[in-house]
Amino acid sequence: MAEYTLHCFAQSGNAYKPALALELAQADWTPRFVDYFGGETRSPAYRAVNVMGEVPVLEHRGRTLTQSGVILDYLAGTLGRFGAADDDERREILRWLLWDNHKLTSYTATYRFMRALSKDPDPGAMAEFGKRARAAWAVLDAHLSGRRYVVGERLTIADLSLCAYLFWDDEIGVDWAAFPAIEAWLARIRAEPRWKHPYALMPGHPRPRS
Ligand SMILES: N[C@@H](CCC(=O)N[C@@H](CS)C(=O)NCC(=O)O)C(=O)O
Repeated sequence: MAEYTLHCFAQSGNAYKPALALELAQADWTPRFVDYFGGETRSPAYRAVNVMGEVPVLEHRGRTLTQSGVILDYLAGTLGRFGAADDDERREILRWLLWDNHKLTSYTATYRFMRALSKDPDPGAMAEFGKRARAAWAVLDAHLSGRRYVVGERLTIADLSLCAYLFWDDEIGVDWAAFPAIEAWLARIRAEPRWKHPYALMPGHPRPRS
């Protein structure tokens, strides 16, 4: 049995965040496929694992952890990689994790879901989420201008959280050339040994035709 079990599915950028941390650190981990599109996260059995009904869930040494930011923080400790060097960095990482969850991932993921994964999106809602996502990309691009990574001079869990949905530029419908600092930063992460696209790292892609 693998040391870490990650409940995940290929289309989940939130699950990709810890999956990428585990993979880059060469951890002994195994995915446990969650049939999100088949309604599994709404089932009583899944709610018993995570009352929030969300992916990802990480199991490690008798602990069950949820929320990608919490899982990443935990993994920075157990893997001894991608964590803060001191208290100032710890707060800076936390600042970007909170911003990611509120402004970047939430709007980008919802926009991408409507655009690429839902059958009948509301055009007005989709336009609004697209507008908010683009505003978040502009903030991240401004921060990354003149920097190699989000916090400090190396890859941290802040980068792993923020980058997750942005590798789906095709599904989002964005050309990162319009956000050059994001484009260069994504290329830097993509160049990490063992980097894999979410669809290559987690089970469930392509989706079976319903
Ligand atoms: N803030 C959470 C968001 C998790 C989340 O929204 N996961 C999605 C998949 S990407 C999910 O499981 N949604 C199911 C639902 O909300 O019913 C995190 O970072 O882990």
